[in-house]
Amino acid sequence: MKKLVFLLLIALFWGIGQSAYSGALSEQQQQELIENYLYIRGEGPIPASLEGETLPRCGTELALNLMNNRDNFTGKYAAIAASLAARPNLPYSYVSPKGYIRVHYATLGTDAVLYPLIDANTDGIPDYVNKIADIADSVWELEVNQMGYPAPPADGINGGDSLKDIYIIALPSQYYGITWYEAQVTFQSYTSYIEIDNDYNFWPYNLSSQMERRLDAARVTIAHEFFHTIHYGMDATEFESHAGYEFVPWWEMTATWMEEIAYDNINDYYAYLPYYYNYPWYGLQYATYPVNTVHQYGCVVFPLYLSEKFDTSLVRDIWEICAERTGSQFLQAIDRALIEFTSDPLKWDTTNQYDFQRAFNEFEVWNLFTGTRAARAPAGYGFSEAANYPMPPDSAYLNFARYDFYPLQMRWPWMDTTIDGTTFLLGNGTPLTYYKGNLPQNAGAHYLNFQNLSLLPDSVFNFIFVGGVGIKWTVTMVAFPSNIAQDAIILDSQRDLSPLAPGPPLYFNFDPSLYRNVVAIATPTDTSISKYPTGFNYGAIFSNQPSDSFPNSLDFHKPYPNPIVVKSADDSVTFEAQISTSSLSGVNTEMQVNIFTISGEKINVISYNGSLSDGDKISVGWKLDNQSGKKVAPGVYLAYCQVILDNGSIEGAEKFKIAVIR
Ligand SMILES: [Ca+2]
Ligand SMILES: [Ca+2]
Ligand SMILES: [Ca+2]
Ligand SMILES: [Ca+2]
Repeated sequence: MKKLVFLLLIALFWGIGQSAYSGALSEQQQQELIENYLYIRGEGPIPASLEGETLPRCGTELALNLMNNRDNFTGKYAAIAASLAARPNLPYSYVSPKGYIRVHYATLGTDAVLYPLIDANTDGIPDYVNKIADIADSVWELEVNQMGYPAPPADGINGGDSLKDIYIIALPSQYYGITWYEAQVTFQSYTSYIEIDNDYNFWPYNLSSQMERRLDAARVTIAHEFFHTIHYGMDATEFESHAGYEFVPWWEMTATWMEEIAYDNINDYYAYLPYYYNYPWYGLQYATYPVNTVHQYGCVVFPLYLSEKFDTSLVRDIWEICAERTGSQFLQAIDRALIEFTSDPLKWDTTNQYDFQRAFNEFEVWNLFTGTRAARAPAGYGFSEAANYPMPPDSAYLNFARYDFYPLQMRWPWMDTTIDGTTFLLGNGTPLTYYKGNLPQNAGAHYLNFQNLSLLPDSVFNFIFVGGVGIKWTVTMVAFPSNIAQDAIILDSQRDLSPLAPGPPLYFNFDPSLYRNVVAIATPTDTSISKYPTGFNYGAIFSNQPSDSFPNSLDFHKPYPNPIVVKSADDSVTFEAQISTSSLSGVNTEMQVNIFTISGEKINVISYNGSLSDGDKISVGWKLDNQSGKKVAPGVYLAYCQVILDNGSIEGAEKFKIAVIR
C-alpha cells in the first residue's frame, strides 16, 4: 500500500520523459491543448487547430500531451489541467466473465450506455455492458495470450481493484476512445486506464440502430486502446518530442493495425487511408502541430505491409526492440527486426534479406497498386484488401508528359527565392527545374510518373537519379503496359547505400515504346527520427540513340514568342535552328516540327526543306493550327523539333513546350 502511494505521487508530479522539454508552454500551446480536450469532452466547439481534420479518432496522443504538461499550465488553464488526473466517476461496474477487465458504466444521464434497459440475459447488467466486457476479454486473449504481448501492468486499487479498467462515457466529439497513463511502475512503464464512447452515435455506425453495429465501433476501439495500454506498459517513452509536443506515430499506426488484426471484417481504418495516400511525401514519423494528426492512423498500411509480407509477429518484434531503450527509436527497431527476421532460416529465405531501406521502398511500390490499379499488381505485390484502398491522386505525383531532358532538383531547406517548377538555364545552357513542393521526408515517397511514352517509338529512355547528401535513396521503376489487361512490371530497383555523400548515380534504361507509362518510386530512408534529405537531382532523357550522342552541329533556339498571346489570325510561333559546323554545308536537310497536345495526341507536322551553309539558320512557323487548318484552343502544346538529313539520319532533336493564350 505504501508503495502504491509512492508511485501515485511520482505520477502526479512527473510527466513521462519530463526532461524532454523545458516545461514552458506558450499561451497558444496551452490554449490548443485545452481546447482540443474540451472539444473531445463535448464542452467546447471544434478548435481552429483541428479544422480540416475532423475525422473521429483516438485521443491518446492528446491525453499524453495534457498529462505530460499538466504542471505547466497557467492561469485559467491550470484548473482544467488539475482535473485531468481524475478518473471518471461512474455509478456501476462489472467484471468481465474471464476476469480480465472491470467495465465502469452509467445507465442515466449523458454517460448512459446505449440501450440501458435491454437486459435479455436478465443478469441485471445492461446487455451493452455485457457485450463490451466480452469484447474486452477477447481482445485481452488475442493481444496477450495469443500474440504474446506483455499484459499491461496492474494498477493497484485504482478503479476498485487491480483489474484493467474501461470507463464507458460520452465523448460527444465522436472520438472513439482515450487511454490515459497514470502511475509509473518502472522508468518507462506506466499503468493506464481506458475511456470509450457510450453509444458510437456517429457515421457510419449510426446508419443502423442495431446494437451489434454500434458494437463494431466498440470492437475496433477496444482492440486499439487496449494495445495502447500495452504500449504504456512496454515503453511509455516511445514518443518523439517536437516543438513542445509529443507525438506517437508508431503507437497509432500499430494500434490501428491491431483493429484489423482483431476484427478483419470491420475495416474502420479505411476512413484514415486518404490521409496517407493523398500525401505520400509525408514520412512515417511525420509529426506536425498541433497533436494527433490523422496521417499517423493512415500509416496503418506500413505495419499491414510488414504483417502481410513477413509475419504478424514482426510488429511485436519491433515493439520489443523499442522497449529495450527509453526514447523513440522505432525506425531503428524496424530496421533491426527486419534484418533479424530475414536472417532467420526458420522464418525466411535468408538469401533474400530485407532491411528498413529495402522494405520501405517495396512498401511504397505496394501502395501504387490500390483501388482499380490493384488488379495490375505484379505477383507478390499489393495488400490483400488493396482494391478497397484509395489510389494516390494525380497531385501525389510529379507528372511528366513531354520528352525532354529533365534535370530537376529538390532540396531541403527550401530556397525562399525559388518558385516551384521554376526552370533556370545553367551555364552550359542546360535547363534545371527546381521543385519546392512535396519533397519527401525521411520514410516518405516521391512518385515520378512518365506518361505518353508511346509517342516516341524506337527510342531509349534514360533516367538518371542522383541522391542527396546524408540519406540513402532507393528507386524502383514500375512500368504499366499499354494493354490494360496486363499486369505492371517491376523494371528495376536500385539502392544508394552511401548516406554520407551522394552515391553514384542510379541509371535506368529501357524501351519506352512498350509501355503506356512508367512510375519511378523514390524513397529516402534513414533510421534516425526526423531526418530530411538535403536535396537530390535527377534527369530523364528520351532519345532514339544512346544519350548525349547528338553532334553539336546544331543549336536549337528557343521558340518565340512563347508564351504566345494571340492577337490576330496570322500570329505564329517560330522554331529556329542554327548550323554551327561546316560539315553540313550544302547538304539538303529538313527541319520538322511535330506538334502534340499535352495529352500526347499529334495534331500537326510542319517542315522546311533546304540546302544550308555553315552559320545558316533554318526556321519554320507554326500558325497555331491543326493539320486541317483549324486554330487550336488555348493551352499548352508540345513541339518536337528534328533536323533530318537527306540520308534519313536525325542530326539533332529538341523538344519545347508552347503556351497558347487567347
Ligand atoms: Ca445483461
Ligand atoms: Ca483497476
Ligand atoms: Ca479487413
Ligand atoms: Ca523506446
